Amino acid sequence: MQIKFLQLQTHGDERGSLISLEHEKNIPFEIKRVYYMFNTKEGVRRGFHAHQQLKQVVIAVRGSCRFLLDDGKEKISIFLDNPAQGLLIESFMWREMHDFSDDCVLMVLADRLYDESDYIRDYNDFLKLIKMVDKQND
Ligand code: T46
Repeated sequence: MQIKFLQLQTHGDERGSLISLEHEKNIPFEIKRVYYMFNTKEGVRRGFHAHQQLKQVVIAVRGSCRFLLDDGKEKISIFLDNPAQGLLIESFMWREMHDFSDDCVLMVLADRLYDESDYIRDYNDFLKLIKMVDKQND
């Protein structure tokens, strides 16, 4: 599985740092939605789903957390702790988030509006759908 990180240019001076997120400049899709998670309690695991269409870029703008990404064939654990690094998550990728630091603010940019029908929340359904998609692409 290939993990795609986006390196985000930091504009820094004596006042501090600034990062700008712009369609086609450093974000590979038109941003339709932004949400962020914070105050995540100790020991919590979130996610446990994949998306049929949605593409997202995830940035730990403060603190850190860990992502488990699973394409149905391979699982990779990724540590996010850099506000200048975006993790691109394509569709048909199972994700789980855990090990949130107390101060973690996890920001997500999405290419679609919120749509519950895009979620695949059952892992066995996810594996079946992956097989179907692979067959279609053969
Ligand atoms: C994802 C991972 C990284 C909304 O009303 N609008 C929204 O845009 C979102 C994202 C969520 N919600 C509601 C739906 C639930 O009642 O907020 C509640 C928590 O959402 P959820 O349980 O889906 O959160 P996570 O952390 O499991 O997953 C989220 C995203 O939903 C998902 O797309 O990829 O973060």
